[in-house]
Amino acid sequence: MGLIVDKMESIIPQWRGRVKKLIKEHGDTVLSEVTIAQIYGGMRGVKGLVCDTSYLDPYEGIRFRGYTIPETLKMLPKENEKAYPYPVGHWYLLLTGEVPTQEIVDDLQNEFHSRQVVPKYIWDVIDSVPIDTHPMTQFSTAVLALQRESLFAKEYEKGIKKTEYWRPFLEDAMNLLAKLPVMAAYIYRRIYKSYTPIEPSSTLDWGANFAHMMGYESVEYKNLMRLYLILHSDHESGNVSAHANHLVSSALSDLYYSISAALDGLAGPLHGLANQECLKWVLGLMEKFNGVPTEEQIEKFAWETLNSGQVIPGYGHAVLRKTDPRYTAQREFALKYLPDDPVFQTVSNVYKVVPDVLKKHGKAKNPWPNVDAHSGALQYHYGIVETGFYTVLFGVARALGVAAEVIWDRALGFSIERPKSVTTKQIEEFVAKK
Ligand code: HAX
Repeated sequence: MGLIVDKMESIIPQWRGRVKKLIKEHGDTVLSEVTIAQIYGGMRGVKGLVCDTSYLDPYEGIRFRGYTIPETLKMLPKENEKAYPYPVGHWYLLLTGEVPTQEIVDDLQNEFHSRQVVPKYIWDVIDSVPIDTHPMTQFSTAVLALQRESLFAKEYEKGIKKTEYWRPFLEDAMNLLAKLPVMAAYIYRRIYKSYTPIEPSSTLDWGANFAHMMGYESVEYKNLMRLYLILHSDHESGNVSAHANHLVSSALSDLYYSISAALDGLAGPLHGLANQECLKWVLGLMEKFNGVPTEEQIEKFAWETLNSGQVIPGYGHAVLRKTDPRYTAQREFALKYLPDDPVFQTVSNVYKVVPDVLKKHGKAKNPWPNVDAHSGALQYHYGIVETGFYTVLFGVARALGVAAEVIWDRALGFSIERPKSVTTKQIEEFVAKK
C-alpha cells in the first residue's frame, strides 16, 4: 500500500465529520433557488453539487484546492527549476489538499509504474474497432472494456461496507490512470503512425511517459505534456464530463464505467471536442488567407462563421466571464518557447479580434477564450498535427481530476443522484396560478 492510501485514511474521518455536522445542523438552509429559465437553460448557476478538489470562480478562473494555476505550477515538485510539475504530484494535491514532497511523488509514481501494463484483450478490443472510428470512441471503448478489472465491482459483490468504498475506488483509479496514457498512445500510433506502438518506460513520470509513448521525446514537449495534463485535469464538478462521472458513479457503477461516461461527454463539440474544432477553424482561416491573417481578415472570417449559424470554437463559457487562466498559462508557454510560430501568431491575433466580434454579435455571455482556444496550436507546433486526437489528450487529463472527485464522493457517502423533473404543462399551470 502506498503513502496515498495512508494519507486518505487519515483525512477522510475529519471530512466525514464536517459534512455530517453541516447536514445535521443546517440541512434545511436554502443555498440556491431555481428559476424556470434555469430549468430550460441547462441548470446554469444552480448550486446543486459539492466539489472540494477545485472551484471555478467566473472572474478569477479555476483554483485547485484553493491554489491558482500560477501558484500550483510554482509549488508542486518538479524535476528541475525550468521543468513543469509532475502531474501525479498534482493528483496528490487534488486528492488530499496538500502539496506532496518529492518522496510522496516518487512513491505515487512507482505505484503508477507498477500498474501500467495493459491486458492483451484491450489491444484486441481496440484493434477490432474500424480504424477510422473517432479516437475518442476508441478510447472510451477501451476504458469501458477494462471494467472487467474493477476491484470495486468485485468487492461490492463480496459485500464491502459503504464506509470502505473509497478504498477499491482509489485502487481502481490508480490502476486505470496508470494505463490511460498507454492506451491513448496506442490509439495514436495505431491510427496515425501505421500501428507502431511504443513500450512505456518504467522510469519516466506519467506526463513524460505519455509523450514518449506517442513518439515525442523533446524536453520541451514533455514539459508541455505535464502542463497540459495539469491544466485540463479538474474544473469543479458541474461541467459535462465531470458531472457525467458523478452521475454514473452515484449508482455505484465503478470508476471504469464513470470515466468512460465522462469521456463520452467530453467528446461533444461544445465541450472537449472544441479543441479539435478550434484548431481546424484556425487552420481553415490560415488556409483561406495564405498564412497569418490580418485582423480585418479574421474579423471577416469570424462573421462568416457566426452568420452561417455556427459557434466560434474555443470562445465562450458556461461559468467563466473572463479569459480562461488555462488559456493564459498556455499563451505564456507559447510566448516563451514558440513566439514566432505562425499558428500561435494566428491564435494570438484571433484573441485580439474575436472578443469584440462576439460582443457585437450580442449573444455569447462570455466573449473571451477558453482552454480549447489555445491547446491545439501548441500540439501542432510540436508535430501532433492530427486534430482528431486532441480530445483524447484532454480525456487523459480530465480523468485525473474526475477520478479524484469521485473517490471523495464515495468517501463522503454521496447519495444516488436523482433530481426531480416537472412537465411543461405543470410549469404553465404553476405560473398561471401566480
Ligand atoms: N460563438 C457563437 N455563439 C456563441 C458562442 C460562441 N463561441 N458562445 C456562446 N454563443 C451563443 C450560444 O450558442 C447561445 O446562443 P442561443 O441563444 O442561440 O442558444 C448564446 O450565445 C448564449 O450562450 P451562453 O449563455 O453565452 O453560453 P452557454 O453557457 O449556453 O454555452 C458554451 C457555453 C461553451 C457551450 C458556448 O460558449 C459555446 O458554444 N462555445 C463554443 C464551443 C466551445 O468553445 N466549447 C468549449 C468550452 C470550454 C470547455 O468545456 N472545454 O472543454
